[in-house]
Amino acid sequence: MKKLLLVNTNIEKSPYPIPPLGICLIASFLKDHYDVRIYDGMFDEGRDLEQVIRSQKPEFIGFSIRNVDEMVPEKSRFYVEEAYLKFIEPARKLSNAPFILGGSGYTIFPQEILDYTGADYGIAGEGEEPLMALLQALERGEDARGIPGVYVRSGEGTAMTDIYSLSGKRRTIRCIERDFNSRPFSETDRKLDFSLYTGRGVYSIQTKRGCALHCLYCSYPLLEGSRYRLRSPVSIVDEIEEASERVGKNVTFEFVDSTFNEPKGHAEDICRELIRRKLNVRLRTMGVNPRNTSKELFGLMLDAGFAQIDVTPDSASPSVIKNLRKGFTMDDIRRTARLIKEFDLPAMWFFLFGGPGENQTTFSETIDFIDKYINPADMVYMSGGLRIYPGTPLYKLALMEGCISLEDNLLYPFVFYFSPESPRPQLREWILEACSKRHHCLPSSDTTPPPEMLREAVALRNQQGLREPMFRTLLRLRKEWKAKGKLS
Ligand code: B12
Repeated sequence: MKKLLLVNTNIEKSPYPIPPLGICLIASFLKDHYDVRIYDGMFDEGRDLEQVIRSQKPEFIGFSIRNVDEMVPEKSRFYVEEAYLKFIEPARKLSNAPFILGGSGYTIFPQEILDYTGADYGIAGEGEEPLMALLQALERGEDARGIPGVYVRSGEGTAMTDIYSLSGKRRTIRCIERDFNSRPFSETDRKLDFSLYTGRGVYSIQTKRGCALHCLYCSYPLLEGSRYRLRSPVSIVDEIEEASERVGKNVTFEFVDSTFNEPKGHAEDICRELIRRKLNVRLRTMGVNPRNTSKELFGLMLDAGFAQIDVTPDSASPSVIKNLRKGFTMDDIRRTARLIKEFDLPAMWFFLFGGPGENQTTFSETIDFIDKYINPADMVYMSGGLRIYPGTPLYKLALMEGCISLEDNLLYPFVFYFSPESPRPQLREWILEACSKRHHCLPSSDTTPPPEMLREAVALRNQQGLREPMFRTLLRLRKEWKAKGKLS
C-alpha cells in the first residue's frame, strides 16, 4: 500500500482546540487502500513534522486548510500564511511527494490558495471520493484534470482546473453531493492523541451534509452542497456510544452541522435515539436555526443531554433579516428566545450587523430584541461587517454595488461588506456602546476573557463543582466585575 500523510495545519486554539474531523473521516474512508497516517499540528505546531516525514517517507502528502481568517474586521490573523510557513514550506524542503490541499478554507479560495502555497493539487468540497480518485490517477500516471473537484497546478502562478462552472473570471464552487449515510465513522479519538483535546476540547460529529438555506453571505452551501444528505440517527448514536466508551464522560460531543435543526425532524429523531439508549453524554451544538424550533425540539434536546446551544439569527430587524435571506421571521426568533428561557437551555447568540439595509434604526431594533427577549444569563456576540467570499450571493451584490471588482483577490487582504448607512467606524461605535451597557453582550473582536477572570472562573467552578457551560460562569463574573468598575 502506498503511504499517505494527512497534515492538520489548524493551530487555532480559540474558542477551543477542535479535532480535525475532516481528515479523520478521510483517513477512515481510505484505510483499506492506503497506508494513512495523520500528523496533527494543533498542539505540536510543526515541530515533529520533519521527523514524521523522514520516518514515514510518504508518497503523498495532504494538507487540511480549515481556516482562512476570523471573519471579524478588527482581526487580521491570516491562517493560510501560518499553514504555509509552519507546515507546507518546511515539508517541501523534505519531500518531493505530490502536495494535495483540501478543507473548508481551501474550498472557498481553491485557485488562490494553490497559487499562494505552490502546492500541486487541491480538492474543493468533500474530500473522500475525489482524493481516492486523485491518488489512483497519480499512481497510474494519469492526468488528474478530469476528476470532479480536483484542481491541478502546473507551472508558476497558474492553476488549471476542471471547475464545474465558470462565470467570467469567477467560478461558482459547487460541492458534489454524494451519499453520506454509509460512510465509516471518523474514530477521531483513535486517529489522534485525543488526550490533548479532552481538557477543553470536544468530540465533533456530523449528522448530515448540505445546507439548503440561502443566507446572503454564507459559504456553507458551497462547501457542503445545498441538498441535505442525512446520516441515520442510529449510525450517529452508534458512533457517540462507541466513542464515549473510549473517551469517557468528560468529553462533550459537539454537532458540527451547518444547521442542527434542519431539515425539520432529523434533530428530533437523533434526540429520541439518544434518549432511548440512555447514554448520559454531554452534548452541544452550534447552528440552531430559529425557523424550526419548538417545545418538542428543546424538550427532547434537554432530555438527550444538550448542555449548550448556539443560535445565529444575525439580526432581529425584520427588514435586515429579509435582506440577509435568513428564511425565518420575527415570530420565529421571538418564539426561539422564549423557549430558550423557558427551558433554561444555555445559549450563545450571534448577531452580525452591517448587511444590506442596516442603519441606526435597524441596529436599535435588534438591540431592543436582545433586551426584551434574551436571557441575560446567556451570551450575545456582536460582529460588524460581512466578510465577502467568492461564489456567495453577497459577492454578486458587492460586485454590483462596486465594493469589489472581478480582479480583486479576496483571499488577502480580507474584504468586508458594510451597508452605506452603517459604515465601519459608525457600526463599531454602536456595537461598543451597546456592549458597554450590557454585561452579557460582547463585540466579536473581544472574545478572550482577561486571564485573571478566567482563573477566577476556573477556581469558582472547582470550588462549587459547577457543571454549567463556562460562558455562564464568566458572565456572572463579568457582571460582578462591571458592578465593581473592574471592567469597562
Ligand atoms: C462547526 C464549525 C465551527 C465550530 C467548531 C466546533 C467543532 N467541534 O469542530 C466552532 C463554532 C467552534 C467554529 C469556530 C471557528 N470557525 Co468554524 N465552522 C464550523 C463549520 C460549520 C463546520 C466545520 C466541520 O467540522 N465540518 C465537518 C467536516 C467533516 O468537514 P471539513 O472539515 O470541511 O472536511 C471535509 C472537506 O473540507 C475535506 N477536507 C478537509 N481536510 C482535507 C484535507 C485534504 C488533503 C483533502 C483532500 C480534503 C480535506 O474533506 C472533508 C470530508 O469531506 C464550518 C462551515 C462548514 N459548513 O464547513 C465553519 C468554518 C470551518 N469555520 C470557519 C471559521 C472562520 C471559524 C473561526 C476562525 C471563527 C472565529 N472567528 O473564531 C473559528 C476557528 C476555530 C478553530 N479552533 O479552528 C470558516 C473557515 C473558513 C474561513 N472563512 O476562514 C468556516 C468554513 C465557516 C465560514 N463561514 O466560512 N467553527
